[in-house]
Amino acid sequence: MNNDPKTCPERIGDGRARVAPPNQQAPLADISDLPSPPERARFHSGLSLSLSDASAIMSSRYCHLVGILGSPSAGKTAALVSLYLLAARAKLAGFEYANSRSVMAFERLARGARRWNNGAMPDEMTGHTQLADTRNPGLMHLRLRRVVNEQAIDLLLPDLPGEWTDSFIDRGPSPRIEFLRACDVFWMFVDGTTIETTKTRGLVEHRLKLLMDRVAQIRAPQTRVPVVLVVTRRDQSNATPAEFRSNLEREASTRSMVFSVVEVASFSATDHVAPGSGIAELLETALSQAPKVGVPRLEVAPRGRHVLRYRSDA
Ligand SMILES: Nc1nc2c(ncn2[C@@H]2O[C@H](COP(=O)(O)OP(=O)(O)OP(=O)(O)O)[C@@H](O)[C@H]2O)c(=O)[nH]1
Ligand SMILES: [Mg+2]
Repeated sequence: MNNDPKTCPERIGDGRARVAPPNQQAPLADISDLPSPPERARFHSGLSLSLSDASAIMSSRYCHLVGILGSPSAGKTAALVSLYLLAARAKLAGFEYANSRSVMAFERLARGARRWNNGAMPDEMTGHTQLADTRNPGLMHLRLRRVVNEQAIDLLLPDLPGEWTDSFIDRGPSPRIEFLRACDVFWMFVDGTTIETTKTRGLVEHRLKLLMDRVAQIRAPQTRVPVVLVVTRRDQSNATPAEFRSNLEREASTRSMVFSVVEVASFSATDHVAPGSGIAELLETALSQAPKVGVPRLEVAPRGRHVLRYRSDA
């Protein structure tokens, strides 16, 4: 206390930072050896998942990764919203909602579906899908529980813009759709109103055959690829024409595909078709077709590169 303040070794009042003489500085090797602070598990943001997030979930439990394809406005996003809303309101026959790691993303998509004008359905229930990162897909996660046996089912559902399907058909596989190789079932969406007349049906059929070729191209030869043709807007269209259905069935069998057709009305403004009709059937069909073994597992290596490994844990 009685010492001269100028002699205090901690004194910094002269405006100069106190720097230890070189011989007293901690060696750099010691500093780099300091242990890093413990990583704690974080709550998920609830937004759509990246491939790395999906891969982490898939490494701990069996997940059904669904390849969702279809041109712009085919009704892909609407079907995902409908599935989520049915599950969330306990109206998905045979299934119960258990959890979702992308609940905020689902809620954001479903916002449009809740905005009705005096009981009238809005023209656009879901907007055109635009991705924050145009090179990486956003995936939705949904965990359901089967009512009969309480079995938990994890679904990973990519919400892709229709342009991805168009460019897959026209230009072939690209790195951004690499993850489709790991899908255990494909849903190919078609707008039901476009297959009502022969005028537009021919083109739709032609594009679907090309899409089947592309899917067959990215899958290992000799594997039976499950494909569900999802015909949307059942509330605004008639039943799928038998000839269209049988033509595609034939095409699918020549490509070793397990093929089925499900008609859905994700939304409905009419009384004769209930909103969400066909969605539970779509889920049942997809789950019954999905193989339990032999599907490549999605793994994301450091630096975001994707590695496909064959799944043996199911
Ligand atoms: N009435 C009725 N309208 C539907 C149905 N499915 C989709 N729609 C309407 O069609 C619009 C476009 O559907 P989306 O699901 O957004 O189409 P998408 O395939 O996701 O299109 P992109 O994101 O552009 O690739 C929706 O906003 C709905 O208004 C349906 O089953 N019934
Ligand atoms: Mg969409």
